[in-house]
Amino acid sequence: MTDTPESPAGYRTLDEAGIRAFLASRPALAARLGGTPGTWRIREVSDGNLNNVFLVDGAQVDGTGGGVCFKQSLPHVRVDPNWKMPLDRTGFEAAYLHAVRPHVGDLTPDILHFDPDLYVLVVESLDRHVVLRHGLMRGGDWPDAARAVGTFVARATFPTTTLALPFEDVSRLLEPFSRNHTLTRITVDLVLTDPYRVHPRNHWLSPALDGIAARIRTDPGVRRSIGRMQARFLTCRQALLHGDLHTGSVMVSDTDTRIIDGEFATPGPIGFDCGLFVGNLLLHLFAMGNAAGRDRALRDIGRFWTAFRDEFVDLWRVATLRGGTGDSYAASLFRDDATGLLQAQDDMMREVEADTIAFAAMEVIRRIVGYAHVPDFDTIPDIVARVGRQGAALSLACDLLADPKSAPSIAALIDLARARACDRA
Ligand code: SR1
Ligand code: MG
Repeated sequence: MTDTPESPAGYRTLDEAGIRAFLASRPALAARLGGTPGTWRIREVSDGNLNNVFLVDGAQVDGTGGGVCFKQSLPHVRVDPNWKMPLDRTGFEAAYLHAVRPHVGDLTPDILHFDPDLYVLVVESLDRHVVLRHGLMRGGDWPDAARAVGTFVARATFPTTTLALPFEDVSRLLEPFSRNHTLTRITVDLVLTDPYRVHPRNHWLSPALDGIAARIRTDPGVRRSIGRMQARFLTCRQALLHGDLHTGSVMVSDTDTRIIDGEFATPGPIGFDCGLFVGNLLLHLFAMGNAAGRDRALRDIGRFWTAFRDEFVDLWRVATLRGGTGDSYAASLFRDDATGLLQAQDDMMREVEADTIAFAAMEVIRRIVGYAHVPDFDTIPDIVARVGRQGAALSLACDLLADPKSAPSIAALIDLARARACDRA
């Protein structure tokens, strides 16, 4: 175990021996792993920017169960030890899992344990799954994954809105997550602000992309949209969000899709979760060098959106017909007005769709000129090809923000993205 001077009393970052001792001293976890602690196999699989993550195989290493995933907050950003950070993020992830799992079932991993002193979260091991981003980069295809993510967003958000609950219950549910200041600050800075100002955290392929990076900072239409989306993110407390729903937060197997890493959970507009997922599919689309991969990315944007919209409006319809207690679009107004309900649903879905497209564009921009880039592009060895594809992605994102009418729907976005990506293939 390593002592960390900045850490609160009781906290230490656990190494392999520490993890083994931690698990051995928790009877339910030790029983799940089975056998003796000395036989447990521990391997680090940290992939995100923030935390240490390990998979632990127990006595049964044949995939029939028994493994756990061990995640611990570090007192700094994992990929930048000079960037100090409070530890509370695994606590927010545990709270998010508790809040959404009753509604989404096996679309998240099962939560097994949370330790508030060591900021350790233990969940079921997904050792038969791969990270969707990595799988897509290898040319894999998971035809149901995007649909599952869309269903997840609908099932995780709808029950936390005032469509489903009285406002007092929503307020109580969202309140703890509105204190997720550390990671919300990261989103506000890295996603919503930095790419639109000169900042030392920003970086891009210079000088090739200097021109488009300057347009992003200076275009009046872009500035107007960014201001609006900053306000949407910070003031539209529509639902409980996952908050970081990129393709690295999704794990897939041949038969199963799980959404992980809810540590950025926050109240916000539903289109933010949708937009981050769509934005990462756009990034993948532009990074791909072959037509089949591009077709799959476009197909998945459509499948995601259709699954989200269908599931969300169905949950809403059922709640209304049952005379639900939600305070907005109250059942008392719409239970006997099927046409009015359909119109109301259409109005709201158009609003979420517009948010989705704008946040998707912002995700594309921040992953190319901001602090945290994506391997989809970073692993393209030919710099000229990388510049061309990143430039095309940035140009699309910029146009979407400068003139939101250029893609008024997800269907229009798919058409536009197809044309732009194929142009630069
Ligand atoms: C310093 S954290 C950078 C990024 O990694 C996380 O996954 C979030 O996407 C965050 O913006
Ligand atoms: Mg993450």
